[in-house]
Amino acid sequence: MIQQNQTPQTPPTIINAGFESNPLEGWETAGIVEPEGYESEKRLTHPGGNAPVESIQKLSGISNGWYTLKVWVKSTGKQKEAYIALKDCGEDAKASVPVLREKWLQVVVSAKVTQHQCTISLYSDAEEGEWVSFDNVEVVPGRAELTVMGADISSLKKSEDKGGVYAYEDGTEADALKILSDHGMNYARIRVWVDSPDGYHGKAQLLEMAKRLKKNEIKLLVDFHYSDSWADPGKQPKPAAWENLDFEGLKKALYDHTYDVCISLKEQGTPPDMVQVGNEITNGMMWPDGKNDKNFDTLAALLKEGYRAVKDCSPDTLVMLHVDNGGNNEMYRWWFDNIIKQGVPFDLIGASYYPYWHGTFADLQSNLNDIALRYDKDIIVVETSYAFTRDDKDNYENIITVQEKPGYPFSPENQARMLADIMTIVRAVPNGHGLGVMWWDATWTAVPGNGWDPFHPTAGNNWENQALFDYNNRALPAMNLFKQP
Ligand SMILES: [Ca+2]
Ligand SMILES: [Ca+2]
Repeated sequence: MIQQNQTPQTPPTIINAGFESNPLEGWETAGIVEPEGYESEKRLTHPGGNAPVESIQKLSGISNGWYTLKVWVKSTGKQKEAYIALKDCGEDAKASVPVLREKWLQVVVSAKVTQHQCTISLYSDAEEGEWVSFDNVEVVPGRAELTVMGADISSLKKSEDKGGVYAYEDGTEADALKILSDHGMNYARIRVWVDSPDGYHGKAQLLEMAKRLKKNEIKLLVDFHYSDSWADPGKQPKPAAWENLDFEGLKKALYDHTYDVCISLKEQGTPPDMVQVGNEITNGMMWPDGKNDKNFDTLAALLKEGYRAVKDCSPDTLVMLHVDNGGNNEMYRWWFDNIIKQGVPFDLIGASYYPYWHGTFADLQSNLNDIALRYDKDIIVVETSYAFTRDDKDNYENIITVQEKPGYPFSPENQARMLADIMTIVRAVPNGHGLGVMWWDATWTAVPGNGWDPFHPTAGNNWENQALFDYNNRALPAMNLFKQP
C-alpha cells in the first residue's frame, strides 16, 4: 500500500515523461525514440548490443521523504538484466523489469530521499537484436509497500512429526517458523479440514501452531476448506459428517465449525488475524449444494454464514474470499459481480496466481488493477509458487517438471526473481490495494509420510521442488524477498 504519512505531497516535475513532443529532452540517454508507446505515440527504447544502456534524469531541490517511481516497460523478454531505479537519493532502490514478451507492464519501486535530490535510472543490458522499452515515467510522493509477506505452512506440523528438519542457508538447523520470521515473513496461512483422514490439518494442530506463530510474531490466516481433505476449483467435497444435512443444516454446520475454530483460537489468546471462508471457491464449495454453476444463491447463503461466524467470534478479524486464476479478469468480474449482487459481505480479495497456469504477468496486473478499483477492496496474492529445480527428491513425480516460464529456467535464483516480480506487480496495484503475497507451501519438503494424499500414508510429495527450503533443508534465496516490503 502507498503510505502517505510523513511524505512530501508534491510530485517532482519530470521533463518529457512520455517521450512525446521533443522526444529525448530531459534525459541523458543512448536510447532511441520509437513509435507505439504505452497508450501514446512514442516510447524510449534501449536497443541491445555491446554495452548496457542507461537513461537518467536528475531530480533536484525536492523535499525529503519517500517517493515511488512508476514506469511502463516492455521488452523482447530476452534481456540479460533490466531494471528501473531511484539512485543517489540517500536510500536507493531498484526493481527488475520482469521478463515479459511484447506486452506493457507497469513496474514500481520506492526509495527514501534524504538529500533533496534523486536520479531516475532506466537500465538494460541485452544482446544485439533484443530491446527494452520504457514509457510514462512518473514519480509520486509516498511508498508502495507490501504489508503482508507470507507463506502457507500447512505442511509443517506433519512434516516435523515425521522427522522433517529445516535450516538456515549455512546449514544451522532451527524451527522453520524462526527461520522464516528471521527472513521477514510476517503472515502464515494454515488450512483447516473438518475431519481429516490423516488426523492432521484439524483444529488441534491449528491451535498449537497459532501459539508458535505468535511467539515468532507471525500473523495468522486461517484457510477454511469446509471439507475433510483437499478443496479447489476441481473438487469441493462436503465433509462426510455433513453429507446428510439439508441446506439449513449445512448452513448451521458451516457457521458452527467456523465459530468453533475461531473462538478456540481466541480463547487461547491467538485470535485469527484473517480468515478465508472457503478455498479457491471459483466453482463454489460444499458440492453439490454450494455450487455456483447455475446461480450464486446457495454459495452466497453459505458465505454469509461464514462471515457472520467470524465476526460474531472476532469482529477485528478480516474475512477474505479466495478464487484461483489470478490472470483471468473475466472470471473475477463474473464471480465478484455476482457475490456483490447477492450482498455477501467480505473485507478483502484473495487470488491464486501460479505462473504456469494463470496467465502472463500482464494478465495478472490488468486483473488485479481492475478489481482493486472496481470493488475498492484490498487484495492479496494468497497462493503463488515457482519451482527451484526440475529434479525430484523423493521419487514421487512432481506436478511441475518442465513448465518453465520463458526467461525463468528453474533455479534457486529464478525462483527468487519470480517472487520478486510478482511482488512488484502487487506493489503496483492502485490506491494501495495490493497488500502482499503468500507462498504455497514454504515448508512442504520431501519427508516420508508427509505426502500429498491424506488417505494414503505412503504417498509421496509432488510439490517439494516448490518449497522455500532446498533438498538439503536449507533456506532458499526467495525467502529473502520477505525482507523487502
Ligand atoms: Ca509515450
Ligand atoms: Ca516428489
